[in-house]
Amino acid sequence: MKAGFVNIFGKPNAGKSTLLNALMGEKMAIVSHKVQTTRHRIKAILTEKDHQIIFSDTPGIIDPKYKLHEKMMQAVSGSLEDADVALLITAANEPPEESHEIFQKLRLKAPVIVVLNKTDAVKDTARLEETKKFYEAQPYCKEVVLISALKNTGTKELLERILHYLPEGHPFYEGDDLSDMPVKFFVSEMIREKIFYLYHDELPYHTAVMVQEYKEKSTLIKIRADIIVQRETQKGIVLGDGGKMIKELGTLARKDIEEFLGSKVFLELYVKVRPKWRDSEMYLKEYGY
Ligand SMILES: Nc1nc2c(ncn2[C@@H]2O[C@H](COP(=O)(O)OP(=O)(O)O)[C@@H](O)[C@H]2O)c(=O)[nH]1
Ligand SMILES: [Mg+2]
Repeated sequence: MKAGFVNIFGKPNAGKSTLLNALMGEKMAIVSHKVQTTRHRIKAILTEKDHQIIFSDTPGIIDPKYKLHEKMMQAVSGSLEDADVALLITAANEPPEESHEIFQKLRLKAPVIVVLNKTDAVKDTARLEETKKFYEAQPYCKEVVLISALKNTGTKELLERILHYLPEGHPFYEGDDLSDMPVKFFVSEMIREKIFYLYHDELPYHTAVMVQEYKEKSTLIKIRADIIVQRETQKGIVLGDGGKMIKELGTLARKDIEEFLGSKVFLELYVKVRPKWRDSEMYLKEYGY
């Protein structure tokens, strides 16, 4: 039996969350084309007959600009320490210098697989080969695997290479749980994903979601969630004309939550203004950061 922690690192937008979902065959982490969507370390547990892998998706590595950012980078540091295997993921269609600089600084003790993602978006195969060689020559890199997380190609081979480096050991988690995070967390994440999808510019970055009530009734699950924004004007934007936007948000989020929970859901959303919540230790704690 092999068991261990496999942690995913990389710049914002490299495809960390998409890869986690592809490896799990299940939507665990929210994905968007905007950077800094992932704020927590999300653990996903893959249990098979002869192995258990605990994957961690992490926020992209950035320079902290406000307290929420600091918390996000703490989530990254935690994962640096307990990794048995580290996946350093980067977009294959970008020049390697910037990611290389980050990877070099991580000083990981665990074996490192460099994952060249988004190969579906690369036309120039000669350049792809060059990028692969570039990483293979780095002292921190054990090997390079080419994938497309989006198209789910190369992920099987990646899993085989992970198992090659994974230590022998007993499972860390019993049963068939897919994560150590509570259901409420996934519900709030699904609402947050739709906020990233529906609203523009800075708004999603000023927003948190808190599930305040979660009740299983006989025919459905009743969920009440607060959407936290920093300013009155943002509340107006979230609501939209005559509540049009929040209604759309509720509909989109409810569909995903129903699929995730396998149950009918009644979803109530409220907007609350909490000035400067991203810099308040108290609010950050309350919102689970
Ligand atoms: N073309 C292409 N796009 C991808 C691939 N993997 C992820 N993406 C896109 O890249 C963006 C960022 O993905 P996400 O997983 O949220 O990145 P993260 O910030 O590293 O977690 C999203 O728009 C994804 O759809 C891939 O293999 N190919
Ligand atoms: Mg992510």
